[in-house]
Amino acid sequence: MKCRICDHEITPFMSFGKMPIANGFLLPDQYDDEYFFELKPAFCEQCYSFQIDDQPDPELMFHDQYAFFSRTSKFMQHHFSEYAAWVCDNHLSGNDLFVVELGSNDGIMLENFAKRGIRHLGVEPSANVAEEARRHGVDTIVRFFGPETATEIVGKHGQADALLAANVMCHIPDLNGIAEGANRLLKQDGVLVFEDPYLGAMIEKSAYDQIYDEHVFMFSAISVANIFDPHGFELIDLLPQETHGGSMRYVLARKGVRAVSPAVTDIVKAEKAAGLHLPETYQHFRENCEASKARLVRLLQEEKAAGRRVVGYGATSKSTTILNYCGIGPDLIEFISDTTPIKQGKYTPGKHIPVKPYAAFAENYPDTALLFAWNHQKEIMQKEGDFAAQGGKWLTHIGDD
Ligand code: DWN
Repeated sequence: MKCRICDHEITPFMSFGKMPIANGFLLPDQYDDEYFFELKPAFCEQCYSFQIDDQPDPELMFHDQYAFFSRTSKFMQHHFSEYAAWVCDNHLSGNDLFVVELGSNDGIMLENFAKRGIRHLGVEPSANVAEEARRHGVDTIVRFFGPETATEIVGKHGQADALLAANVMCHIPDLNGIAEGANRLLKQDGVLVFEDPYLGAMIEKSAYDQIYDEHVFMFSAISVANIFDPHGFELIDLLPQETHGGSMRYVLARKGVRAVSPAVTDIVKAEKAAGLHLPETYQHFRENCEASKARLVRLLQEEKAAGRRVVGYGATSKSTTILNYCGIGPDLIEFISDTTPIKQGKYTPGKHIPVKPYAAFAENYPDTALLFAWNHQKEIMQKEGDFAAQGGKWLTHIGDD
């Protein structure tokens, strides 16, 4: 395969096997038509981008039945209000500001700009979540962002002071097109700010469930700098984030226009110390994934042999990789509870475990809950004290017990 960024010849370093669409929750009459592809991550030794080989067509993943609504987490609502305040305080000044967000989902971030009276526009390809954003007062167009969309926006609204994204950039195969769009859209001193799950955190925790169809890239600071450099942008700041099990906020501006924070040098140095630029790191990661799979399957089989009920908590996109890679189905997990109405009453992609409303968990506590939404652990533990108090046990795929 060719690197999606620099065209260098690259080879996947492992395969997670056949995978369905991560958010493709479905009904039994759809099983026969279920789409599968092979999930194979690869690392480019030239531009240091971590990416997947085959990615399903965007229309198969992002459509008017898209199952992920950002608002389901109170913690994330708070996070986005802080993210917006941070952008305003650090990177926006002057009058008649205009901010664009790509992949704006249900408007969870842009509503904070709307409330401040700042001109804004969300660009979101999934019509159902875009509609939810509009209900929250967020101006949204249903589109994929790219050079043409950027030209259209500039024609209608003028150039933007900031182009923002959160948990979106790593979903986009054509990042050169995004950079070109950013060049057209942004004012000369405009900023591109985005955050995504961080490659360094994934490697450290062996959190391989971050790899699925939607996440075509997992970024490091080193790779982000290399991706945007040919388009005239440089990294001017980096801020590690707790969200999604460890994320990074990247701030880019046109070269030489804004001051560069010392955090950029510090974090790039730390990435080199962790070997994120070295192919052997990914061989080691592969071994850790295999060990993690063996451990989880063993633990679930032990629970079953002991006659203990196991239920999943949070039908995350990430859980699709775990369940299909490890071969875990309804024989080992009775059901998965989830607060998202569109997932409830359906079955998980590939392994067809029933997804039930949250009430099903609390009504009849299992012996063990496998926490697929481990990235929301803090929030979930705060509200689920009763489960542990009456003897319930939490399990995650991350760990070595
Ligand atoms: O990048 C992406 C991230 C940001 O969101 C997307 N590709 C899709 C999605 O990934 P995910 O599905 O792995 O995200 P979450 O946030 O880990 O999903 C949490 C799931 O758990 C949701 O379906 C809601 C559910 N949930 C729950 O049932 N009870 C969540 C919380 C906090 C809860 O208390």
